[in-house]
Amino acid sequence: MTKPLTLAVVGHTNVGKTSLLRTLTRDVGFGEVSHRPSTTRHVEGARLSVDGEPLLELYDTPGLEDAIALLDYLERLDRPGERLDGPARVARFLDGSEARQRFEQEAKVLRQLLASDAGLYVIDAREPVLAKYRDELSVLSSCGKPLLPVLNFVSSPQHREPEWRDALARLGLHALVRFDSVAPPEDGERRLYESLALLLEHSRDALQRLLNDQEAQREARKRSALRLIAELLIDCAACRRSVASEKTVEQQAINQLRDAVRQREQRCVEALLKLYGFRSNDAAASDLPLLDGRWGNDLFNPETLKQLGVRVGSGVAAGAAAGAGVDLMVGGLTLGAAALAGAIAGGALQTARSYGSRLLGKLKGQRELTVDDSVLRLLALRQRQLLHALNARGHAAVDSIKVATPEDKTWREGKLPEALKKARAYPQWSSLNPHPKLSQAERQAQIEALAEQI
Ligand SMILES: Nc1nc2c(ncn2[C@@H]2O[C@H](COP(=O)(O)OP(=O)(O)OP(=O)(O)O)[C@@H](O)[C@H]2O)c(=O)[nH]1
Ligand SMILES: [Mg+2]
Repeated sequence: MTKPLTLAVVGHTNVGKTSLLRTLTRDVGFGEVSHRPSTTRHVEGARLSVDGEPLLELYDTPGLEDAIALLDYLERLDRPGERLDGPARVARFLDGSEARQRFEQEAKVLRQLLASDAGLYVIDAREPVLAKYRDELSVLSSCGKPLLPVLNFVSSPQHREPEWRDALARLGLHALVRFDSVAPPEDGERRLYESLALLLEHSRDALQRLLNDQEAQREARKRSALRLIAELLIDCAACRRSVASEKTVEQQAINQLRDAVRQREQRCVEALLKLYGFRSNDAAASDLPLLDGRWGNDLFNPETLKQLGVRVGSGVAAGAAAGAGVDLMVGGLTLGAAALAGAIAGGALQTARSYGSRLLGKLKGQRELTVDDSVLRLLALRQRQLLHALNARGHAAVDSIKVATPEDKTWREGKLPEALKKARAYPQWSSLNPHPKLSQAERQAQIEALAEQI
């Protein structure tokens, strides 16, 4: 087993070093991140492994605060007639008493950089290139290790990327990467590791393995996510509750089913957040469609459907579409003639079989509650948007997820996928129904098929 590549993440205080580590390790709990300077006080490491083999070690370091004074101090360490090179000067500094007193924090950074193969120099690209940053780079370069500048905050409109590129080139640093740790570019990690491979030729293989592994994980995550969404939709499409035709009983059933669907959506949201390594409160309150801190509160609000551009109106209800005697549409749910509505909507035979004739007899005088197509569309749209947001989110992000209205027309109109139509006829496919049979092969097959279409 070869030694893992070690990188020191260094830079001025408050530029997002700890944030970068969070994003690269996909660990929202790494270290402490704060808008206040001098948050990180000690060196802390994280390790990335592939198949149990550690390939990369990243070390977070305290922020540099007073590089001007330190550079001054370093330059005066040469004895008369002596002309030390950078690493020799840094070594003398680290042996001296000031490294334990006045420059204690700085010493931790330099020690870590000396012990590492290279440094990632994090930059707040919104800042002008001040003398203190140039001095910082001089001090860090004295360690004699390759430095790769990482431009953070590049999604901010006030970034000064050209200015920084120019200044870095003048200091002999021509390779650099843009990597906003809150909103990292899709190919950000690839670019970062590829640039490192140019600086560290002997680590090329390890970095490539790391990249391949991350790519495979990204694909696997995406597939699992689509399956989670497909399961939610099948659960809701197949949901079917019979209700005695009596006003108060009906109303109660309607409320219960709405709650059940909302909770089911919330479960999907939480599963997606977990899959992507975010916390369950990361998708908290924001503008529509996330209200009141809970994801699903407005699911049955006609306004939500309108805002997302989902078509509501006649013909959206499963029963109505099939021409069954639907006598009441209750905002997102359909209350239809029992058995009849269900049977016709989903194909009479299958439904009759799945209910069993004894049960069918019992259903006489009952009515049936199902989830409208428009709600299925809305669920699909929202989960797809959430997935989109999760794919683009860095693990350093602290704001709650904002989900924008999608531009495309998918799911808003047109025919619903076959899998959902089919699910209408199989109440046992829904975990929201009593006695579900969730491991049925046909259900799994439809979930796979639907996941392809999301
Ligand atoms: N918008 C945005 N905010 C960021 C980004 N990176 C970091 N931040 C924020 O900047 C602040 C500082 O981030 P930290 O990661 O604590 O910075 P640091 O360099 O580790 O700071 P010290 O440990 O104090 O030296 C926090 O409020 C972060 O949320 C970024 O790419 N974009
Ligand atoms: Mg920090």
